[in-house]
Amino acid sequence: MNRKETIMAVTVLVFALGLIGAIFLSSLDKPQEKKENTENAQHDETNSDGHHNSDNAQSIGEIVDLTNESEVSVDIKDFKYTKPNIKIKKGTKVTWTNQDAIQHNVMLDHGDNSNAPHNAPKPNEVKPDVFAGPLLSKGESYSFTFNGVSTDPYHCSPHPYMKGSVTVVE
Ligand SMILES: [Cu+2]
Repeated sequence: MNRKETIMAVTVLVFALGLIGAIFLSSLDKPQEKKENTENAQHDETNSDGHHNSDNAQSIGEIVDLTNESEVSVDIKDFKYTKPNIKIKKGTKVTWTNQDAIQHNVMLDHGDNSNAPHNAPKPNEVKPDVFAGPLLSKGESYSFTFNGVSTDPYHCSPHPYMKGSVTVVE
């Protein structure tokens, strides 16, 4: 073999090894793919089986029925409302208490800029008939009494991705 032939032979050999390697790897991949597919299928079954989730229920999330309670408390902890979606009877007082070191509030959603951080009402701007609370430091609370039948989606002014809702029924 001259030098050229040797290089050619080595090239062919390397190519062949690469091909065998690729086939070997793809055969290894196949069982994994099958496993994933099975898992997906199982997920699909679970979804189609049980929960009759309407679009509305999915977007709001699970609603905790508190229509038997005359007063309701919701903690704010780890940038979340601990009971984000509640159902209450008309006339129920709901109290939010902040457990985080950082300030949070609760405020009815309001069309424009509802996804941008914005100012919370100052304590002297808070009105008893408007669902918009001031910034709460750790341990502070804000209460609002829901006197109308409605569904009130709310959020935190500095962190609008913190979301909750109050559904008020007769
Ligand atoms: Cu917040």
